[in-house]
Amino acid sequence: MARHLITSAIPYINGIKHLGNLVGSQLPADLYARYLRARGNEVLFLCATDEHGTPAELAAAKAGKPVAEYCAEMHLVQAEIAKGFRLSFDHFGRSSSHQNTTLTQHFAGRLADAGLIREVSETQMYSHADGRFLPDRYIEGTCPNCGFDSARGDQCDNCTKQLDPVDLINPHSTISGSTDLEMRETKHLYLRQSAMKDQLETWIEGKTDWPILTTSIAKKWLNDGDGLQDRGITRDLDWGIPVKKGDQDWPGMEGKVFYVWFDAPIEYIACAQEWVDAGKGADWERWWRTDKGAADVTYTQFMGKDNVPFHTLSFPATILGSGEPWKLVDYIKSFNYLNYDGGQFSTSRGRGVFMDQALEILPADYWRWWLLSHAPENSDSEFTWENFQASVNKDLADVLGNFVSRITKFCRSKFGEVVPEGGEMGAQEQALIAAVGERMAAYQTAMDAIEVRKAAAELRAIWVLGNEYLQSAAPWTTFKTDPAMAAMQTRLGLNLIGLYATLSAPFIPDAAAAMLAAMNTGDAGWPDDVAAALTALPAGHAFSVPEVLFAKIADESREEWQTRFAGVRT
Ligand code: B3M
Ligand code: ZN
Repeated sequence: MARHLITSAIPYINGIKHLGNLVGSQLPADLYARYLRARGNEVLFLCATDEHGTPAELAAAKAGKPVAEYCAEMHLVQAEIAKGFRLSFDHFGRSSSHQNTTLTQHFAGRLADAGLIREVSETQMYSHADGRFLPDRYIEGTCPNCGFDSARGDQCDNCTKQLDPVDLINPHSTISGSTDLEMRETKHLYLRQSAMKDQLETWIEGKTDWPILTTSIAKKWLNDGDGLQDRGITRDLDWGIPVKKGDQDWPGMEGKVFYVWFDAPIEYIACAQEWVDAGKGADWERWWRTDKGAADVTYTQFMGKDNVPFHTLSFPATILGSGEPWKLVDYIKSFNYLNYDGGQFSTSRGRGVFMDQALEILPADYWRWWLLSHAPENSDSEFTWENFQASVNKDLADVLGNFVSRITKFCRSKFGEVVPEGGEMGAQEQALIAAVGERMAAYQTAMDAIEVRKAAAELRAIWVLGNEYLQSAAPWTTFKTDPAMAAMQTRLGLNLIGLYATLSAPFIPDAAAAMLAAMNTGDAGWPDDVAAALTALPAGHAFSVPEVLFAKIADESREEWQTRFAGVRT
């Protein structure tokens, strides 16, 4: 049995994610995890919340809560929504866990011992009234470029000019409003990525099978300006992992924390430890340490394109630089952006449909199907309500749902709710079996390659074959002259439902479960042989006609949602 480690980029804690975030990491990762499990692989699928850094502090302040309390609450909210979308994580961890604290400090210590960390003195805005250094976005003032009076220390939202806090006219702290600020010297740690450039380049050059989106971004950063830049890995903040060298204090680094992007990917490893500590697993090292069995693990990461530099360069630099036998990623699947109705999804501006809102209006499978079948793989893609309505109504209701409903209702009316007996398969049935077999092979090839849209198209084509068969076999007509033949045709149709449930479960797990429940059977496992799978339900087996699997979206609902989500979320 092959072993697969799968991680999704860990969503930031500062709010509920939108559908664009979902389709860029967690959802395709879930699709792949479900598929690999169904094919009999041993899978460890991990995700977590990314809880440190300034945005977490800001969001907590806005909510009027201590940041630790805010993160604990938001973690539960995100975990609940993930369940709602049927994301089948083996563990949903937290980057603020004690496991991650220890491991992050451990990595920093190893990197320091290897000479891969240097200390840099820089000047940064210090607020006397707040008693702290201020991150750029905690400082506001007048833009020197356009005169906008609440430009942030990193950027002016009015004219979009990138700024340094010292550029601002009349800067003040957004925490206290104080203007009593001064530029002060502070020390920070930098990871010497430049020293590892050749090693990283060789590693990336070897990944010839990676998506171009992934390698092109990595190579751009490798050759950025004079080459790969060193990265600051510490911040003057309260909320984060205290800077230590293993379990030792780090002189001069008192009161500082690691930069959120340093500890967030380390959480992929810590999450496996949390999984064990939560009593869900026995051994995390066989997934993460190549000296403890992880050498034969295949590790796949899923993420949006903006996260690629951290996963192709910074995190591998951390792992390789430690000199310890940690598992490196084998394949990085990255995604472009999903846009929303003529613009961008935006968390800060509340534009688009957010995960909680989506589940309030329709069950998970509707979203899962649309998002995955329109995944932004080769370019950005766009969510529009018209397109969503059309795909749900056609693919799910007309093609799959209608097939299931038609065959089960026909059987009930002519033979009762049992698989009917009699008749022999003929040329038409053999042709169907061969066609399903071919399509299934194409479906597997696409899934193995994590070509999500292609896999969705192949799956849909398999559903279409069932409809076409039913249409041309027309058991309602044959029944009049040859009831045994109609029985055979119906039996085959009922068996297709079982096969469809197995093949469709990675995309639409709830509908798949409903189909199996109606067929009064468990999942027969991934079929090796289509012919055998299509005779699995024997004559005499009782079933029931399921409730409508997918309701069509009416124009009125579509219009109502269009209006409801046109504005911004408050
Ligand atoms: N939290 C970025 C994001 O939410 C970030 C991913 C971390 S992966 C280690 O877009
Ligand atoms: Zn400006």
